[in-house]
Amino acid sequence: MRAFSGIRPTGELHIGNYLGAIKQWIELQERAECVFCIVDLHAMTTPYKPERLQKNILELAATYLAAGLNPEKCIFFVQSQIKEHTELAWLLGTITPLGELQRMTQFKEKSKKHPEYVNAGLLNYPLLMAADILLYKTEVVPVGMDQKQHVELAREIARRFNKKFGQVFQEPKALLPKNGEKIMSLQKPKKKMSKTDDPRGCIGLFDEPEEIKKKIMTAVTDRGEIIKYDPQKKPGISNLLTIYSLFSRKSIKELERKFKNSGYEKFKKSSIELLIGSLGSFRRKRKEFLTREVYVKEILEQGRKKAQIIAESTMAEAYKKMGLS
Ligand code: AQP
Repeated sequence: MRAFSGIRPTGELHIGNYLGAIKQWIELQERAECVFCIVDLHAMTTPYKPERLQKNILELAATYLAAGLNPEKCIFFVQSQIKEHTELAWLLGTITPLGELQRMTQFKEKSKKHPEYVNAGLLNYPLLMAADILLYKTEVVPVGMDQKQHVELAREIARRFNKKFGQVFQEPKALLPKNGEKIMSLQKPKKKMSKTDDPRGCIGLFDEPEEIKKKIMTAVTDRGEIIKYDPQKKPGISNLLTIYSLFSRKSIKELERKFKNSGYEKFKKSSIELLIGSLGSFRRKRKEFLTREVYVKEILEQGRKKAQIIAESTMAEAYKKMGLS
């Protein structure tokens, strides 16, 4: 089984990125052929600073390593270093109706968030993502809930291509975690946690203990005192329960029992302790990888070479089927 996924180098990762995507990647690398990417071309579709981009890429590579990606067990590389991604995106664009891109939720939301930056790249984002996925004949795409719609579009594009030109691509499926497919903002618990939103709503994977403490203590909750999972009536507490459950590997039912008579303050204090303990080793490992730039670059180069072989071969097939060579 081949798996592919990627993350945009747009800033420090948060626990949503970890619980929604990377945690699944770590498990998958043990049983699937995994290709993981730093999707720098996607990062350019929303406002970004060119002078920061290379630094963000290296930091994300160090983050992948610190989180547990093992370059012996998976391939990881930088998207822009393999030109076949953009080439295939162009081909796929020629068989994708404009309306399918315009109805994508992410396009609508990001256009609203950055009205001064509604570029064609943002509209075409799902085409590039489909190319990323299909180039490696991917079967499963481990992602959080927000990316499910894009994976479904990639599946539809693969089906359409195969039907029109002949079999080249696998039809990929999104792989969502059982829990944690949508971790919510601590400040607006009905919105997803996001790197580029209010930083107080977002726990970074590398936040210092003091920051974690402050963010959890000020996390928005309802006015009650009962620790109960009810995302409709108690979105804040339910989100904290989900996070607690995933880091402690205890079920939500078990936690509801454990904190039955505790009240919010005690529950929050216990969450802080758990998170500080769980994230400490990420912080230490990433610091170490950041001092080993040559090593990290070498891993990316090795990954690029391996990915290039697969990408070239698929691209040649796609060109041929479309009458281009
Ligand atoms: N809140 C979340 N809960 C669960 N999974 C999430 N993911 C993102 N937010 C959550 C998953 O993380 C992976 C990488 O996301 P990305 O950086 O490529 O893009 P994104 O979805 O745009 O992430 P952010 O954090 O919201 O970044 P910005 O602010 O830059 O847009 C994906 O698998 C995603 O599903």
